[in-house]
Amino acid sequence: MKRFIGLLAALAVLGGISGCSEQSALSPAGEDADRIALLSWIMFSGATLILLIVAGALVIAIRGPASMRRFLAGETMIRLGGVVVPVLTLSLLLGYGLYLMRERITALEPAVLRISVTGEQWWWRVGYLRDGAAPVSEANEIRIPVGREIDFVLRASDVIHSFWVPSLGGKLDMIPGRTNTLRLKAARPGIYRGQCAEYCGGPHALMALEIIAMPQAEFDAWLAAAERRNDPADAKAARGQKLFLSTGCGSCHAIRGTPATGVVGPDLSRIGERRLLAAATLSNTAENLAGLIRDPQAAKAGMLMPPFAIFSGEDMDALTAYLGSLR
Ligand code: HEC
Ligand SMILES: [Cu+2]
Repeated sequence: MKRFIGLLAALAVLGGISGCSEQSALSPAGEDADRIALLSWIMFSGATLILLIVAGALVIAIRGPASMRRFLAGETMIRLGGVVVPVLTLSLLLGYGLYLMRERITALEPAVLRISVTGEQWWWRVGYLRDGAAPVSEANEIRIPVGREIDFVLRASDVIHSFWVPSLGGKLDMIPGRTNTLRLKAARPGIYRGQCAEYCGGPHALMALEIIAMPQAEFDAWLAAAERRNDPADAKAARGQKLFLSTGCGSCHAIRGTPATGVVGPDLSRIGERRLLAAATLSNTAENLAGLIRDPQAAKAGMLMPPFAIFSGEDMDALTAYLGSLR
């Protein structure tokens, strides 16, 4: 009994956690997620009803009067409960599931925006695709206009990953050599957390992302600002930039408008405005930034960045001031 109560308490705590966070299929904020949540609740209620009926039948079979027990053990009951009811229930559920997904099956009109997302061990490469211009590179944090159809063009560069933002819709695998497209729409402005949903090696659990849904005008202004030159504003930031460019960061990271054009790691052109670091696992503070650069393994065990213990305190200050200023 004690164990049972312990289990119930653990489930209640888990339920509480998943219900409150912004990463939950039970707090939908998009049409796809609405449908998934509805189907989940229908299946949950149906399964609960069936469980209660079966448990009731079990009690009667053990304790009930002889006539009822005979009826339960009869062939009619077995045909009905063992064949007819399951076939009916599952057929209805399948039909309803296909009906719910009907818009997914028929072709949709072109999306207003296409964003490529590539799964990397263990972060997300992001590109805002534009007609007749190179994509705008980003990483780990995706901004979208609220209420618009957006196609996420999903790829993987190393192993299989899976793109999943539960509040916006279902998950879709990212498979090396293939391109999968997932259409999502955020119904309300907000920050929706996502998570890689296919085990992809060591820090797989530390491969998260955030989608920030904002009004269209705000989004347009933000995307247009990507073209702006991001020169160091003061002497400290200038020194930080010099350090960034002279210590080899640019062989793996790109910052628009500088000679740093590396593509091995995340694009850092706007790292200063991101809410989180290292694939949404650390809050974006100067302290965390310094820790990540000095000792990446302590910040996120397994991450594919070498340690840089070469900077003095003053140098690190300048470097983090520069990175923090990139917006
Ligand atoms: C050998 C390639 C390589 C070099 C050199 C390198 N990095 Fe990285 N860096 C990475 C990779 C890969 C990641 C992403 C790891 C992850 O999140 O799993 C990363 C992540 C980061 C992040 C977090 C980015 C984000 O989107 O949250 C910052 C900041 C960063 N590096 C700064 C630097 C700085 C500063 C230097 C130079 C002192 C540097 N890196 C040198 C490969 C490199
Ligand atoms: Cu993964």
